[in-house]
Amino acid sequence: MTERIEGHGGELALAALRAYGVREMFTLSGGHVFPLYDAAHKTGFPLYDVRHEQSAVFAAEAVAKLQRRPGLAVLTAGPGVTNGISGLTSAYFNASPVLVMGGRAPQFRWGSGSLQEMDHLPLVAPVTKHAETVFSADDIPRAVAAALTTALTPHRGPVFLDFPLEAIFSTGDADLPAGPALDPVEADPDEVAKAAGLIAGAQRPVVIAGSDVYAGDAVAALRAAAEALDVPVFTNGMGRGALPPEHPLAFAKARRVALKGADVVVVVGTPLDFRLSFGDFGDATVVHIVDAPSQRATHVQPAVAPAGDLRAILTTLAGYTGDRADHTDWVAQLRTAEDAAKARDAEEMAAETDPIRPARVYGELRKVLARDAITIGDGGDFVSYAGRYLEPAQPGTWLDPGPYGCLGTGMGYAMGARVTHPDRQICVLMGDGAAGFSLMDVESLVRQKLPVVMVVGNNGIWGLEKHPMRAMYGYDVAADLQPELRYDQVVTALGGAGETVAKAADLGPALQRAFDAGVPYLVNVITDPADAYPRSSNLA
Ligand SMILES: Cc1ncc(C[n+]2csc(CCOP(=O)(O)OP(=O)(O)O)c2C)c(N)n1
Ligand SMILES: [Mg+2]
Repeated sequence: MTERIEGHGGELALAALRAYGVREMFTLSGGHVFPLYDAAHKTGFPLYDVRHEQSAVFAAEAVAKLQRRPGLAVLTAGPGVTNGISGLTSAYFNASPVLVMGGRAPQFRWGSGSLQEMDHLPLVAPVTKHAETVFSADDIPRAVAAALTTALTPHRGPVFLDFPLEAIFSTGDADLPAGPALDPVEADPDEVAKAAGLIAGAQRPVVIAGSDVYAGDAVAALRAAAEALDVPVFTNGMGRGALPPEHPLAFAKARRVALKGADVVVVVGTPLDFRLSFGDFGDATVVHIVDAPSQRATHVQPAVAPAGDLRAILTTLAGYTGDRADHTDWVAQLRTAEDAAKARDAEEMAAETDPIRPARVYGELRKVLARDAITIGDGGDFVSYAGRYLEPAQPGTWLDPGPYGCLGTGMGYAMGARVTHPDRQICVLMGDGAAGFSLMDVESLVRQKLPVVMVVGNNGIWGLEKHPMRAMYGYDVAADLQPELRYDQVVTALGGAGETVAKAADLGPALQRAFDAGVPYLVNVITDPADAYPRSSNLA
């Protein structure tokens, strides 16, 4: 029998949110959303507050990405919502099931000029799967349930609801929603069979697996399919770590060799975008496996593009019983390239240079990071190096901003990661430029006892912009920051701790102190401003 719920708008919303597995809210205060706080306060529902709304939405996104359940940010009307738009857009690009709940000026006097009276919907509609104003308290549980069902349905993504003041403050009653009931979308079996035949028959196949494989809980199925068909696997985004680095089919560095030599490229759970040369793999046959028909590329024509539940598709591939070519030599060829690239990387990660080069930072970090540590990248070149030198050992341990490439995710993602994994190492890798977007939220982390480690690659420049601008124009502007600025003192002033490191030999002990500190701790590493990430030759 359906349970009836009653209360004010905030209480009705929270009951529905709980039914959908939401376990905390991230917010920055505003009167328009007080009833949601009241509901949380009265029922012991965890509430984390921040110093800039972008951090609330990024925190909600980190929860959504890591835990594969909805993340919630509550933002006050007007500027609260507009400050959250970059976060919403990132979630949209990343297919993260984030719900942003906004306050809204009262409806009964709409047009009279209430404080922060604006219609948010036209602003958020292009970057959400669903955006709706809920005009009565009674209607809130239904709206929450509908929005979260949409957010959780592949292809996943953010949703937005706002509540006019009188709707959220008044009382009402409704049926308690039952919680998520999603029907998996079944791919066309003929297309899956065609994909299986192409992969099995290929002489030199390659799989590239991305975030939707993790989001769709299809990591084990990916591994089974790769093993059954003996196909080397590369990963990006949340797909990283899907196969542990020591797995014989796990590759990271031999991508260039692989894509140059492949006769079939299978891209699973990630778009054919700029990260994958827009799906142009020369003469190779392309198989694109996506979690919803909407994700099929329109700018290129893969040979086949099965669309549906990724776990089901990959499980079918794993069970393929037809003829298959032998890939032993191909896998061995890639392993040789991979090992050679790894040996080069190992040298760079151990290099004793003055000033320190980013590679050494990661060499030292790898010695102190646990296998289940969460690493978060927020920056330019310094984060490109992180992607190259860090090898996530488990899925769901690497958070990058994704294809929207928004700087400023750092402290929000860190908060969401810490809330998700209270006992793990959380390590944010930040450029000094990126640090400026969110470092004030260290205050939120300190105050709410959410310790994380920050490692800043402090080159004194917006490196990823300065070097290209110089290369293009012979000069650069708007690309310098204060050299050797003491970002560690900023963190200390906010109640955390930290230190500056300028010598490679001091890195290891500093990182150890950071992870032992038990408070937000920033290791400010002075790095070589002349060092530019080698974009054209970053992969073997
Ligand atoms: C919100 C936002 N603003 C601007 C950019 C453009 N941008 C990309 S990388 C970058 C430089 C980052 O500098 P830093 O964080 O210091 O890292 P570095 O490249 O120096 O290692 C900039 C400005 C962006 N991606 N996002
Ligand atoms: Mg920099």
